[in-house]
Amino acid sequence: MKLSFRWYGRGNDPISLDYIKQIPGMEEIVWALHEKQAGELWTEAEIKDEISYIESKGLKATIVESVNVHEDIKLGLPTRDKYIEIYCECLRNLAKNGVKVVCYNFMPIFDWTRTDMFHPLADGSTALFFDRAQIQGSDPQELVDNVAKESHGLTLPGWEPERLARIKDLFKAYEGFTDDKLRDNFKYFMDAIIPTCEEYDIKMAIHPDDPPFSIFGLPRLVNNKTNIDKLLKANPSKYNGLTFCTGSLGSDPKNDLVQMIDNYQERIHFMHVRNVRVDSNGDFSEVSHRSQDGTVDITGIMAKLQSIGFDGYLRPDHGRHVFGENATNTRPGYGLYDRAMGAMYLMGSWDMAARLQK
Ligand code: CS2
Ligand code: MN
Repeated sequence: MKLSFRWYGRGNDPISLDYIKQIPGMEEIVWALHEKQAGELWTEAEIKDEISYIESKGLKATIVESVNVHEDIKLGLPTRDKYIEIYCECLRNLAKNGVKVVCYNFMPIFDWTRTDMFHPLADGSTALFFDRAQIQGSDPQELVDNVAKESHGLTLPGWEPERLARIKDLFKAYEGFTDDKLRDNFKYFMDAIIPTCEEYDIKMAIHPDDPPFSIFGLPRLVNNKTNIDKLLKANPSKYNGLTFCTGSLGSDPKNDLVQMIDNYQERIHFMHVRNVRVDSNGDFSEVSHRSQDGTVDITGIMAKLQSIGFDGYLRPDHGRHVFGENATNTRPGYGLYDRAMGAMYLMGSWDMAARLQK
């Protein structure tokens, strides 16, 4: 298992690599060229520059999250071939510089969605929160405005202002779109890029839909066993793999995460490990990584990963905002302290599972 930590880049992330390096066992930085829009080329010079900065701090840079997929590819528009060619060029440029895995998602319009970024928890910290009733009764534009307000200029992944400016047109474009239609477009994309992935040995790891159910009537592809089975079958290469995000999939209590990890083991290239507490009405709150604090069996997941000899990348996912982190100094979900504590909880579970196995 390679322990990793997401970082948003120089001048864009308030947390320094020097701090991240001090987390015990930390090996890899999960990075991206965050200023790039979906469909833009990542040049070799830009890639080399970012990787050499990360390496100068004694950390590795062999995993990227995310190279975003242009909406025309998801929609299956005639312009998709042009964007697929650029995507392949990005993959070649990344692979030539040592990148082994690319995390991405195939969610229409929105990346992850929450209704509240700084929801108070009983311990005095705050965390991301999803209120089902609020989403059902709301206009997507309200959600967009709310996210912009609460993120205080720290651009959130998947919520880039350029993309959200087109929200009304995008909703129109997805009118009547079914899960099957989105899956066909996914297959077209995969079939087109997998030969490049295989030739250059760079694996794709799709992130689950978050939340793992439809919102605003938009289709879903990566939210439960039935759909993940279809997705992996759509192109059977192991380069068509998964980012297994326990917080996203765990927001639907029907998903048996330990069982799913067992099923998909060869196809899981990246683990996002995070806990959520799902309420009886389906609302959910992010919580600390500790098993007892939420409804996700974190220690069971770590024990399963240990028993299958998982050797992919793993990172603590979102954390709570603690120790003075708040809306003015922290990107929602991406503070330093709770993710660092999470990393240690995960490492502790991992090491103990190894020891008990002997
Ligand atoms: C991430 C996602 O912050 C998060 O919730 O897990 O934004 C993830 O990076 C993307 O969905 C992957 O493209
Ligand atoms: Mn995740």
